[in-house]
Amino acid sequence: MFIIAGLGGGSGSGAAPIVADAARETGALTIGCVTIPFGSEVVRRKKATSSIKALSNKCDSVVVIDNSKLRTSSGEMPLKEGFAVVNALVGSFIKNLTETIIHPSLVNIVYSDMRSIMERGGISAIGIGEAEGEKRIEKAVDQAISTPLLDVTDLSSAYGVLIHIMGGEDLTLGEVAHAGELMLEKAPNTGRIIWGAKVDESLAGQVRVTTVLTGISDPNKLK
Ligand SMILES: Nc1nc2c(ncn2[C@@H]2O[C@H](COP(=O)(O)OP(=O)(O)OP(=O)(O)O)[C@@H](O)[C@H]2O)c(=O)[nH]1
Ligand SMILES: [Mg+2]
Repeated sequence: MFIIAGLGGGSGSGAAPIVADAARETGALTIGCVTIPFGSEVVRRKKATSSIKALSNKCDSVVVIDNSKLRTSSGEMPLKEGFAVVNALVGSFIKNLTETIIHPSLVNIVYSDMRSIMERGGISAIGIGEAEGEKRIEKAVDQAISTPLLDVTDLSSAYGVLIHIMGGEDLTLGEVAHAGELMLEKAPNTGRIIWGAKVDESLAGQVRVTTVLTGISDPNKLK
């Protein structure tokens, strides 16, 4: 069960933990995907932080996207377009992940593996990278773990890592395996790395890497 909300207001911040509680009671793997408002919106930010604390007690993993980071990654983009970038990111993350589990893919993700990474994974971060040409896998992995939407400086303490690789018909199994090896180098202390890959004809020549790092911060330390 994915629970998606823009935190900081009344409805989403209040309802998300309650929905999560109900979902978890059914035994479903419960994953929150939430945004937190700009740092300058102090009151909203506080509301969002307390909602994340409540959510992290109710969800298995909470993927947090900081809107303040959006400003640096999307530059001068109007707010509405900036939101659209995050909406697309969250949408494609969920779609790709579920499709790689449900439909035959180049490399499938087994649900139980995903569960072992996301179950009680705590606060998680998501990153996305795209590249083409020479060393495209290296570039895309680097970008995915240094993208500004992912505010993590120390990957060594990550609890689990999930990588999803997408590319055109030219995507090779060797490249997919290489992405996994690179991730293992970057997050050496996690014993839990899983990856999946999917071919998307529209991506000829390009690769897109999405990463989820779970257990990257303590909810009580959020500001
Ligand atoms: N990514 C993304 N974030 C959004 C979008 N709309 C709103 N937000 C963010 O979500 C926060 C909360 O939105 P609100 O409309 O205030 O929240 P609400 O949950 O509807 O609560 P109330 O309107 O107070 O009932 C905003 O401050 C924005 O940071 C969107 O379309 N995409
Ligand atoms: Mg609203």
